[in-house]
Amino acid sequence: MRCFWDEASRAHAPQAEFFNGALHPAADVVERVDSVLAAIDRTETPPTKSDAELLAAAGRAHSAEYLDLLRVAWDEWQAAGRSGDILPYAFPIHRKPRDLQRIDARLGAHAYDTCAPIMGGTWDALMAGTGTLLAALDSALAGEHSFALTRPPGHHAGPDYMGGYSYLNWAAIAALGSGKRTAILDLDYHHGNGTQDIVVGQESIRFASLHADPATDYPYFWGSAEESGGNVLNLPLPRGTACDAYDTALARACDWLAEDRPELLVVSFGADTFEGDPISHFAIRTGDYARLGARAAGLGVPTLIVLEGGYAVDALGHNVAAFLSSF
Ligand code: SP5
Ligand code: ZN
Repeated sequence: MRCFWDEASRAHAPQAEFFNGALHPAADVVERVDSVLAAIDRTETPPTKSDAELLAAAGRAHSAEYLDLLRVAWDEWQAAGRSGDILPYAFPIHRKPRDLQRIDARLGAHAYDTCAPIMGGTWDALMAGTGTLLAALDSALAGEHSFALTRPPGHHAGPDYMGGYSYLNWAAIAALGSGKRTAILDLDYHHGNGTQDIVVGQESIRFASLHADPATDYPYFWGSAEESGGNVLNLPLPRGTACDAYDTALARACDWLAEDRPELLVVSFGADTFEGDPISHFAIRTGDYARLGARAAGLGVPTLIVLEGGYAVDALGHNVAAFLSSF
């Protein structure tokens, strides 16, 4: 297992997110990275890549207009006289956005919630994350299992939208850039709505997600069992789900992914399924992650693991290390 990480990803350091009628301290804190680094094998710094190369990779999953907004948002925010982290507050819902002159309108047109703040360091961190991802992808394409310590997370980011602490969709960028038949297995507590929206209908990609039932949990508007078919399999699970029931669903997901004889497995690994997670409601224990990792590793193909959620900071590293230990 090779592990990749770029210190430049620390530049994204959100202060707060808005939900339940109030600003809350951000859950995706930079300290999550330190917890993981302390628990895993030594990491490699990805080789430097040109901006053009990084943008081209991100552009496989995201629209040029959306990427441009991410790149310029901070400058435009400051030009508008604002201070503090960027958050959108008005959303077009079913209206078709047009003639968007104000930064607030452009933000709202490319976001679905108020949980993805942007700050001065966000764009550089996202480009560093893309480089980290591409290095790990290269390693997996050469036949070696690899882990990309990606932060911020990615699986809620869609073709042209951010949300849920996510801006660039690591799993989708890897799958679309791999040139291989790819299975994406999303094991974060929350449904991988962005990944689904990007890869749905893609001939060479299957997407399976285990997650909390959207009837009770974020992101609410995606991820029901009925929203399966074609290259998408959604397996929602009730709050309180522990390892046995989770592993049963995971076996089903792996069998379905195996049917397509994938040449590459991309795991969107979120440790917010952990029993002690502060914003989630499953009951997976640290030791369980090795068993779940072994189930996924049973697919028997080179695997790229990217980090999604997991907010119990002290336990995060142990949970990630336990999962990785099975590969
Ligand atoms: C990548 C990832 O895990 N994103 C998750 C984003 C979830 N944000 C939702 C915020 C609302 C959660 N409500 C928590 C109630 C805590 N008591
Ligand atoms: Zn999550």
